Amino acid sequence: MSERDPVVGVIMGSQSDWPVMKLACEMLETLGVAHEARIVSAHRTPDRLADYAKAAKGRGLKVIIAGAGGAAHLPGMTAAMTPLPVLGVPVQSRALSGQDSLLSIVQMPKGVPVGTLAIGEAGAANAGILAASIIALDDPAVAAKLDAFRQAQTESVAEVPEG
Ligand code: RP5
Repeated sequence: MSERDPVVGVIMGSQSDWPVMKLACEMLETLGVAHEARIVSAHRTPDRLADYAKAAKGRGLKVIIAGAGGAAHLPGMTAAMTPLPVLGVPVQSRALSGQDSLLSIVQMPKGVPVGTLAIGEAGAANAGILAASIIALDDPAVAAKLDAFRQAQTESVAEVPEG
């Protein structure tokens, strides 16, 4: 599922982002969305970033999820170089707990949007769900899995608290 004809690209600035960003991949797997995961650093591998972003649409990708921490320029620079929707995940940083990541990603200039999610694991998982909901617009199989996921989630919530 994950690497065959991917329609969602999950990119991250560092190997150290993977424990968080793998939650996006796990959600895409659950929802039946073909995806790929790559380390692409805006600062350490700028040419890799340019190559990836410029080729993404032509390779068949439909959505990019980009996660980064600290001076988190990866989502914004990706959005600058592709017309595809880019979902940004602020990874929790050691120094500033991800506040720096969030502000770096969310404060894009008018005209170059990045759909910014919450800091950390919730943001990564929600980016996977949001990407799947975009893919589901044209993919009935993904739409059915998304409906089932939402229904199961709703049914899992008890009405009366225990303990
Ligand atoms: C960012 O710097 C990465 O996205 C990561 O969140 C952060 C720290 O990277 P490492 O120093 O752990 O490689 O570019």
